[in-house]
Amino acid sequence: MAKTALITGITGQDGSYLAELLRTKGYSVHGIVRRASTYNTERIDHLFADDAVTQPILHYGDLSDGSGLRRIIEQVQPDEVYNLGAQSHVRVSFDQAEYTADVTGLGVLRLLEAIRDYSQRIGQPMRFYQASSSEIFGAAKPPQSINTPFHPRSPYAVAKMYAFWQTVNHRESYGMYACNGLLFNHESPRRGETFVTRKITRAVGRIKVGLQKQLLLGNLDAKRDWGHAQDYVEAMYLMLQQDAPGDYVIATGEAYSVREFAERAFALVDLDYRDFVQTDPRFFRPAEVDYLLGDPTETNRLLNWHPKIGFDQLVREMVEADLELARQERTLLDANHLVGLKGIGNE
Ligand code: NAP
Ligand code: F7E
Repeated sequence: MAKTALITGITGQDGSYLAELLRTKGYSVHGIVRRASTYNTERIDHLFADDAVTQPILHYGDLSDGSGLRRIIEQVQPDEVYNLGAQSHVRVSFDQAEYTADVTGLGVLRLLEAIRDYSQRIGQPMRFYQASSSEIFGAAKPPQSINTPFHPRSPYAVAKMYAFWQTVNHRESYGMYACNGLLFNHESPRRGETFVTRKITRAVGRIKVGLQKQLLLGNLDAKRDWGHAQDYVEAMYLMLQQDAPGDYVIATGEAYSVREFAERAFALVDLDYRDFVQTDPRFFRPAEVDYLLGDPTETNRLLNWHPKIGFDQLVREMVEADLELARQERTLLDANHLVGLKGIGNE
């Protein structure tokens, strides 16, 4: 029998790749979409172009709405629930701390409780994946492994830490198959445009075709362990296919600075980042996470998971996609359909 999966955050970067992956594995895929005044399904629209049988089934819902989540769980009766929904921007979490705690932290409890009650009543177990984050290691010394003590440095990270322990607690208290994936940064051409990698590759494309003159960034010395989202959703799937639940660090084991990312991205279109990148205090954070470098040794062994896409290929793929996007924007501009970059301005 085909399995049924429910994905919160299906419209996000990871949700879109995970929906693709589960479809190839024969799952019936359901997703929770929050209502917006504009369409927010751009990343998954292509999944509706094919055979109606394999199309995801979408449900309006929100992690702040516990009764709605319960109703969806009862309707869908999933075998696996992947909780990827979140207010996921670290810088924005300083401006919207309470909202982030509600959605990114308490939202997980709402979902876990809905699953617990339904599973107990019906006698049907459900497996649960929580999108935890390397951000909860925060100020801890690199490399960070599953045994590294947490030291969160933002409202986002504190909310994810709460969610981490709620997930562990449901596993230990009620015997639920609930896993935390502590994923280090992972990127792709579908990455939100206000995260630093995509902000850089968007700017590279736009500068190359003459649509933008400079790129304003914050801390260029921060280091991150950047992988590819397509590899990372594979790890999420694997976590829910084991004999027993657990918590896993997902990382490449290599870290680069924001400056190094910019240097490589600009070099791919024969430009020198130093001619275009400037720092602006608006993009610094009240507290910074200086250095995230994951130690995935244990995960490699337990899940037999190994990332296939390296740093150079990731940067190249993102630059090529954004150069093509910028060319299309240029064409629109030349035809008098001016397109501007969106965003509030401090992300
Ligand atoms: P993303 O692109 O920002 O997607 C977040 C998703 O959550 C979107 O579908 C968004 O809907 C949805 N969402 C936001 N608020 C919601 C709410 N109140 N109720 C229900 N859904 C809501 O994030 P991502 O990069 O795919 O990351 C997926 C998950 O992994 C997130 O939980 C993130 O915190 C976590 N994570 C990400 C990384 C990374 O490097 N990418 C690393 C570690 C952990 P809209 O499309 O309507 O905005
Ligand atoms: O910042 C620095 C910034 O916003 C990376 C989320 O997916 O990964 C992500 O969180 C670094 C930070 O990602 C700008 O200060 C410099 O040191 O791309 P980011 P993040 O904060 O690491 C974790 C694992 C998650 O869980 C989150 O959901 O880059 N930086 N200048 C900048 N960052 C941004 N956004 N914009 C700048 O102009």
